Amino acid sequence: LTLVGELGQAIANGELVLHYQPKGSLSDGTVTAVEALVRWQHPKRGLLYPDAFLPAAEQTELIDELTRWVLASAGEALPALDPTGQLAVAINISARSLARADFTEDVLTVLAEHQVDPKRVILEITETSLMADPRRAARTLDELHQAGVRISIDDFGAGQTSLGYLATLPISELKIDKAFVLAMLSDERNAAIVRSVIELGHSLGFTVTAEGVETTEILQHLDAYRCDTVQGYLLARPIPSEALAAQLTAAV
Ligand code: G
Ligand code: G
Ligand code: MN
Ligand code: NA
Repeated sequence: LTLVGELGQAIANGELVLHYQPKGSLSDGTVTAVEALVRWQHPKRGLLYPDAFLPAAEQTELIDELTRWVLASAGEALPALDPTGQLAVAINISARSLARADFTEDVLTVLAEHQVDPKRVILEITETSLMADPRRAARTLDELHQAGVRISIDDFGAGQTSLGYLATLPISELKIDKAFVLAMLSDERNAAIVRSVIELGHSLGFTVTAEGVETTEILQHLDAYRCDTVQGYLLARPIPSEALAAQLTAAV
């Protein structure tokens, strides 16, 4: 049996786990959201990261089951992560799931089943996923936005979205691809891209998040560039919900 062949059973057996990585506000240091990142606690192979099983899952309908599982689990974890009710949870959405005709209905049904307020949910969607069928994607994002779900464009700068198209979407956040952030101090062209994306995002009314923030020096530059939020190993690695809940409580 291939790894992906085992995945359906693994979901049913409760072998998937979510780790969470916070996004912190540069203006006041608060954690505004946590991103859920899926892992597979495989009984024989140990902890598997998404690269090991997501690309194969994305070729099949298993990805839709996985997406529903992630939404449900993150929704269930939210109250413990966030006693104050301010925190949002960010979920990564694969192109194949976004393309489904009943994607919005699926998302809203799972959230309702787990009593999750759609306003506390951010869906992270890559430019590539949007461009597979831009008109359908725009319709889906409008429906989700009307239900209160926030939309974030993930890995921004790495894809090929037209800016005219982007400006028509109900987007809350742009996440600058970590490749630009990681290389920002060693290559001025990357710093120029980071500054430009921040300015573009702000001009269009979006919040801008830099991911892949690993050093205080990069953090200080992003602050000077007026970036809104940061995510990366400097703040925290993706960790299990119990560990994150303890950190968030300690930080209050
Ligand atoms: O988790 P890692 O830290 O290794 O993430 C690797 C990649 O897997 C990232 O591109 C991330 O967006 C993606 N990823 C992580 N969790 C999920 C998930 O639950 N669903 C989807 N579709 N992608 C995910
Ligand atoms: O594609 P997406 O942005 O959803 O995936 C996030 C990926 O980035 C995950 O694999 C996560 O573990 C990783 N990541 C998070 N913070 C950092 C960081 O500071 N540096 C690097 N190199 N990777 C990071
Ligand atoms: Mn992401
Ligand atoms: Na990303």
